[in-house]
Order: sequence, then structure tokens, then C-alpha cells
Amino acid sequence: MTAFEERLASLRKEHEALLDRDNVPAGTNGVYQRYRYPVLTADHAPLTWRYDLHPDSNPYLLERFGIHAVFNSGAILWQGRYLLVARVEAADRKSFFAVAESPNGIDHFRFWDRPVTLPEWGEPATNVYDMRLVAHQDGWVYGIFCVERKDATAPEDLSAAVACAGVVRTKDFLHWERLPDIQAQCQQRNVVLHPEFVGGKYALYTRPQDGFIDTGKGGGIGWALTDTMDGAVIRDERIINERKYHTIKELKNGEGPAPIKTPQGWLHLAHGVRGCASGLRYVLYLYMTALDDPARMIAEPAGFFMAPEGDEFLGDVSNVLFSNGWIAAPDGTVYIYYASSDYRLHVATSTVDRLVDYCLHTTPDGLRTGDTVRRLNELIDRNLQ
Ligand code: M1P
Repeated sequence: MTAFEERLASLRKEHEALLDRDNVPAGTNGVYQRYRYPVLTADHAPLTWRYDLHPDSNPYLLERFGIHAVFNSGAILWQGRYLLVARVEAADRKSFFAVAESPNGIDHFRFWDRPVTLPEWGEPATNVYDMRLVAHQDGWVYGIFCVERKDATAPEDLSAAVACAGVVRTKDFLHWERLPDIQAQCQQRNVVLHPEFVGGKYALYTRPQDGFIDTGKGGGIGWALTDTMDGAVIRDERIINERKYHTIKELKNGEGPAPIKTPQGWLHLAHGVRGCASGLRYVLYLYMTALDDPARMIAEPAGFFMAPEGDEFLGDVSNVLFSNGWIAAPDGTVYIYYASSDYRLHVATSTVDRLVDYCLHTTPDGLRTGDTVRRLNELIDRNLQ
């Protein structure tokens, strides 16, 4: 065996061992179950993406294409298969989308042979990321994602960028039809399509923002109706989930995946961001809205639902949990795909019943320390009776 063949055999063995590894339940707090291993990392990327596998052109079998991170993923249960459309970040900082598939939702995820070749619309994007997948009542699976382009009005500021929502739709995850970017009055990220028509229109969760990073006057998660997704426009946007002083979403928030329909209401997963001495802290929270009016809040537990733990704290953008994908399986299990620190993707499992119970029976944020102590004393009183 040549040195090249030996190295290739060892790379293949290591890679297969990673892809074949069973996941193991880790800590649970009763509401959800974490797992020991991330479901997708840069190391899960196929060897054919990273190496030139020809001894004549790559005699040392060096990596020729750096894959740096795999994180924020859309998710869907499709013909019995758990599909993720992951944000894959190359060493050159550009993200792209790639489909990975698992038979059970918690391990053995494998990328399909090729990444998604996204059709362009308008000026070609500098970057794309964070696709929310939704099987809409109209029969299409939509993917809405952030499109980033250089801010042409500030050519001297190399960080100035503009975010808007790109739209694709598919029926097989192989062929993607690009629709026009969603038109809005301001920058938009974290735009999510509601799975059902509302009053005969498409409904969007939005996140208005004055700048590329800062939301500025953008007050939180918004709601807007549009006649079509083929040239969607955000016009009469109203805030349905506000950010507030001294909460986990003081600085900004954003809808996660599309909400899950439950008998008690629409169940939402979102991220909340606050500033602290170490930078921005991203946590996940849940809230619920009414079945007959998905824009009307009916429950919002105080504080975070999930926050970074252990290794999750560290990555390219530390202290971040972010989710744009979850799957509610027919047996009631919910698979929550969350990324840590913009670097790797994990799964946590729960059930619709538990998540609804958590939402409906955890008291809301009273916005003052006195109210927090009052709520705590009420619980202690009940327990000491
Ligand atoms: O770096 C944390 C997250 O920052 C952005 O989200 P938001 O606009 O809500 O702050 C996105 O770039 C997201 O991909 C990233 O994980």
C-alpha cells in the first residue's frame, strides 16, 4: 500500500466511524433531553468535498477545500426521513446549504452527495444562511433564508451589509425554484412562513431591523400578510412578540422554525439576545399563540427554555444557541435542532405535550425582581402546604 492509499484508508475509516456513531442521551431537565454528540459538524462533510482524491494531483492527500462549521439548520420529516438543510460554512466564511438525512432524527446523519446549488435572484448574494423549511398548505415546501449583500451606499465601510429574505420552493429537495426576495421597508432577517393560509393570505413572521446587526427601532418579532410568495411584500407589519428591557430578549429576538400546531395553540420557538460584558448572549425561548389568530399571544414563560451548556459555550461566536429547525413527529416527539456558538448542530428531544405544558404552566416574566420573588414564594407556599 502506498502512503497515499494508507492515508485515504484511514481518512475513510475515521469518517465512517463518525457517521455511524450512535448518539447517547445526556442530561435532561424533564422538559427536553439533550444528547452527547452533535448531529452535524464540519467533520461530517463528505471527503469528496474536502479532498482531491487523486494521487497525481494531490500526492500528500491534503485538504483542498476547507469546511469550517455546520450549524443553523432547517428541518423537515419527509417521506419518513429526517432531513436537515444545514448552514455549511466554508473556510472562506461563505455559507451555503446542504441536505443531510437521518433515519431516526438523532444520529447517523449523512450529507447528500452535493450541496444545494441555489438559483440566484437579483444581484448575486454575498452570503446565504439560516433556511426555515415549511411544508405549506399550498402543497409546496418553502425555504426562506437570509440573503446578505454588500451595502452599496457605504462602499468605504467594509462591514456594511444589507440583509433581506430570500425564497425558494421545492417538491423533492433536489430542484429548487427561486422566487423573488421578499420586499420590505427595512432590513429583514429571521423571516418565517406560517404553514397555513390566514384569511386566504400567506402569513410571515418577520424581524425588522434598522441595521445589519442592530435591530435599532425594530421592536421584536413581527407579523405580516402577503397575497403571494411569488413576489411577496411586507407592508403592514405589526410586532407580536416584543423585546423588552431586562429580559433575555432585551437587544433582539427572532422567530426560530415555523410554529407547530397543537390542540392548545401554535407553539413557537425563538431566540432572544441580550448584551453583556462578554458580548451577545443568545438563548432559546418558547411562546404560544392562538389557534384562531396565530398573531395573538396566549402564553410566554419567563426567561429562557435552553441556554448554552458545557462545550456549547465555545465556538466562532461564543455564548450562542440558535435554532431554525424542529420536527414534530406523528407520535408527538419533537426533535429540536439547535446550533451552538455558530459552529455545530445538536438535537434535543421532547414531546408536544411537555412543551405545551411548559408554556401554559410556567409563569410569565413580571419584569421586576419583586415579582420574581412573589412567584417563587407562591410556589414554595404550595409545596409547604
Ligand atoms: O451569531 C449569532 C446569530 O446571529 C444572527 O442572528 P440575529 O440576526 O438574530 O442576530 C444570524 O447571523 C445567525 O445566523 C447567527 O447564528
